[in-house]
Amino acid sequence: MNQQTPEYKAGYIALAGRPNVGKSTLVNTLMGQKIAAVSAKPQTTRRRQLGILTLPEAQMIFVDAPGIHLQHHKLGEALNQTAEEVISDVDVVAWMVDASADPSADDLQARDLVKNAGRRKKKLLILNKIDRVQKESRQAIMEQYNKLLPEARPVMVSAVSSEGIEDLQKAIIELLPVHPSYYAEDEITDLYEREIAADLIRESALKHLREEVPHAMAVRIDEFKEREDGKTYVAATLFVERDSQKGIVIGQGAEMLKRIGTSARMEMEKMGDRSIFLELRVKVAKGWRDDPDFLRRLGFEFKKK
Ligand SMILES: Nc1nc2c(ncn2[C@@H]2O[C@H](COP(=O)(O)OP(=O)(O)OP(=O)(O)O)[C@@H](O)[C@H]2O)c(=O)[nH]1
Ligand SMILES: [Mg+2]
Repeated sequence: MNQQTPEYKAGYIALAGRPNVGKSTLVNTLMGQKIAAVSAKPQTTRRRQLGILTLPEAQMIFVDAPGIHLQHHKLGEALNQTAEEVISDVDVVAWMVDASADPSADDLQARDLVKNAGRRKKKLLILNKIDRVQKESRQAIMEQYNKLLPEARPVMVSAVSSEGIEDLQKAIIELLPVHPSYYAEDEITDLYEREIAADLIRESALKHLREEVPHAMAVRIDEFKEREDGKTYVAATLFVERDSQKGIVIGQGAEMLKRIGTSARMEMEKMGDRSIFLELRVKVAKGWRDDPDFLRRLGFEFKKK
């Protein structure tokens, strides 16, 4: 641990926003390394994940959560619930939006959660994807969003080009309470390797498959072990909802499954700096997105209402 001054700051920052605004990408950019799965399709993140960034003057603990949205499944309900719980436990709540898009119903739902987080919580408005917005339009867009949450301090960033990231860090540090660090310097996330592996397999499936199939998919890691040859052996099951989806995921001559496996394995090797042997299976679990018991077995803390 570094010597911490009495003014050292530390705290939790929740990123709340509708799916696909770039929350996980922003956490990766703030961290300076990939810790979270990202994809071009909404509802990539399915569980809470911490990104712990330790600087000489402050420790920022980013809480990446599933995107908040109007739900259609019990899974959606569990995702929203996770996002809500995240907000209640933090020091700073950020409403994150896509500056290149108009506010949608899902954006407003996220805004309401942030608004209702209580007056005592510090609030930020993060306008992401400004690389897609012309400079002349930025101020007006910022004002349009800020009107929807006037108590929040607005910051414009691009998680992809890193524009505005330093200003965002400064704004966050200002809002953090004086507090000793919560985590050791070398800790960067709270997820276990096997959970990250499951996310990377889903990320790969999201990249390779059409929209509706990966959303109907859950990944379970069955084995994760170091072998004597130095490779890490990972076996996972991809659950889908229908036989037809199983066929799509496997593909002709198992081509699709191979493609999903290869890119997931490469991401896993990059992140963990080790050699991986990855084996994937596909199974049908009918209607799992609406099955609370299945969701619980996958680790969703799903509450009965
Ligand atoms: N142009 C541009 N694209 C971005 C930026 N940040 C994120 N993206 C893209 O937006 C898409 C969604 O990013 P994610 O980080 O997965 O979004 P998320 O908010 O975590 O989404 P969920 O996990 O589904 O809630 C990806 O294709 C990213 O590459 C940005 O600053 N500029
Ligand atoms: Mg995400």
